[in-house]
Amino acid sequence: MFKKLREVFSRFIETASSLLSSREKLLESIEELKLSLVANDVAYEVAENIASELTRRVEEGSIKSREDLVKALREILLSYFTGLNSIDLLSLASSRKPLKIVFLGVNGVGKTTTIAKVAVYMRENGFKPLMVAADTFRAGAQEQLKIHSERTGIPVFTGKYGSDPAALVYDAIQYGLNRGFNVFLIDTAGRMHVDVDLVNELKKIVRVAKPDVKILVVDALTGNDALEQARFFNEAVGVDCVVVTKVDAYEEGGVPLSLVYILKKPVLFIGVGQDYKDLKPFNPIEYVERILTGLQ
Ligand SMILES: Nc1nc2c(ncn2[C@@H]2O[C@H](COP(=O)(O)OP(=O)(O)OP(=O)(O)O)[C@@H](O)[C@H]2O)c(=O)[nH]1
Ligand SMILES: [Mg+2]
Repeated sequence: MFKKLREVFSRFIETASSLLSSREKLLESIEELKLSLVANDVAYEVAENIASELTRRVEEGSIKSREDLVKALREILLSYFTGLNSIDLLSLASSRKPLKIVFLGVNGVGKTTTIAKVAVYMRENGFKPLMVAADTFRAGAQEQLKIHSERTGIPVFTGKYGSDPAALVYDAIQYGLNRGFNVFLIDTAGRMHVDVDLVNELKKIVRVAKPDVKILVVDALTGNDALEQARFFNEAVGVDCVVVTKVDAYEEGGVPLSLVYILKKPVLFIGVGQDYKDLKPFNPIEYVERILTGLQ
């Protein structure tokens, strides 16, 4: 997990701390850091910001030791995660009654699996979730959620292929409210993001569902593409927070950092495997320590 980014920072810290007496060489190593960051899914604008913040501190004369360097990096990285609107599904579910969540994302990123994981998480915390299969477009989408329903014992509301997904969502909410469900987890179609029809469909679902939270699901392994998807969905319907999946197989490491920098929205969970328990709350401090010092 995030191994390559950790190596980039550790190489930089080694090199730069041996060059502290030469400002010119130190600045060169910061430029090199920038390029290595970009090669590991750190968006160019983020890498540039890290480099310019470091350069500013070098020029101010505030970096005199290896410790100063690590401290500066820690401050810079953490600053991207502070001041974001934090989201806690459990407290939202307690206060909203019901909590409605729409999941967004392109094909194959892990939306449906994530919904099942979140459903299990909500049930473990005493809530009564209903999964809503509002992907009436892709063959097999309804069945996939049904399989998760059979495995987890968490009910699913399905409909007919080709039917209007917004109408299905409306029916699902009426059905669920009458039966005491208090968390609605709405799966949506994951067509490619250039599709205008999909945007209109998602807008309609959002109008009907009036979700409390819109969660974007992205696959870490898609790197910079995940950032493009984030921009796209945020412009199309707005995104409140992100789940980054397949982090268990993800070595580069820059996706969570870049997403947060670009969207100014938090990463809520990371997916770390295919089991229902493989969903971890994302902790920015742990992430920064892991990529910076290899701790945890
Ligand atoms: N290793 C790993 N695999 C995951 C994770 N999340 C999902 N997957 C796998 O990714 C594949 C696709 O997951 P789905 O949940 O079907 O993805 P989707 O976004 O619903 O896909 P579509 O409905 O086709 O758009 C499945 O094989 C999942 O088991 C994760 O965190 N780690
Ligand atoms: Mg799906």
